[in-house]
Amino acid sequence: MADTVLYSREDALATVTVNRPDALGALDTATKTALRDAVTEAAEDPHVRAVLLTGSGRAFCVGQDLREHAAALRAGATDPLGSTIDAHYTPIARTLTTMPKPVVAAVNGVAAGAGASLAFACDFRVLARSASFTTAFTGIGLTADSAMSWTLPRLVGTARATELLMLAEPVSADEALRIGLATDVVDNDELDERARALASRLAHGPTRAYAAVKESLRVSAEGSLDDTLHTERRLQSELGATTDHQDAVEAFTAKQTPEFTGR
Ligand code: T3D
Repeated sequence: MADTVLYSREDALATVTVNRPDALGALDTATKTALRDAVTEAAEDPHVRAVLLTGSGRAFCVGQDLREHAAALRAGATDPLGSTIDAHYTPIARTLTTMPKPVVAAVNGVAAGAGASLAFACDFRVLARSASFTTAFTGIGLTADSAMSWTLPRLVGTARATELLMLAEPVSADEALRIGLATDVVDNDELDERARALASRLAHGPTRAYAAVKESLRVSAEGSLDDTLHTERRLQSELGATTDHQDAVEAFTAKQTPEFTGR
């Protein structure tokens, strides 16, 4: 894995850090490949029950490395955008949105283009007060990728998503909180502790119930009322047989705090 992405696991919490501070976390090919591999590892490792995604330096991630992209265009590369979307952006966005465990973005600074898409694909966004979002795509004559056309309207509604995508104005942390793009905004020096506390709480929660919440919300976003009711019924039946559910019910009746193991 390239050192422009750091991966670590502490107990049940995996941390993925985009680590190109000198390039504001811009995604060149090595970084995109490493990021894809890191989120896949976090998704597939059964010991991992929650994931924290963050950046280093003054940016979370400013999306595609435009210097690398400009060089590819100058060299006459055939469909460089389609190729990297297939190889990198789509797998990363799909893994973040569908992995059966919660993902918390600790947004430490500016998140632009596909960098903002990454944050929107997470289940929670804790923002440093100095952080901001910029959709950025139309500023360089592109449309959204990395599932932003799917995540953004679900977070803020279609009218606001249209405005954010077409006008591509920066959204401050406070404004992000106001319009539903942020879970919380905290002082810069508290970001790591506060985002980690949330992720750690989730890592010790009922993992299979969280996975079911993600799945049924995804089905409800894409499907009909009937699809949603069938999915809820199937997931609830499966959860009824889990150790976490059975132990939690026993704990409730005994007036004790449940301890979830993720099984
Ligand atoms: O292959 C494909 O292209 C398909 C995939 C597309 C996915 C995408 O993500 S497309 C969107 C790409 N991202 C952008 O368009 C964002 C471009 N950057 C900006 O709009 C601004 O830089 C920011 C709003 C992010 C930050 O503004 P500010 O004022 O804080 O910083 P700055 O002065 O603009 O930038 C600082 C440096 O970072 C500067 O370099 P320099 O002059 O110090 O040598 C700037 O060029 C560089 N930088 C910023 N963003 C990128 C970048 N370098 C490469 N790629 C970037 N995306």
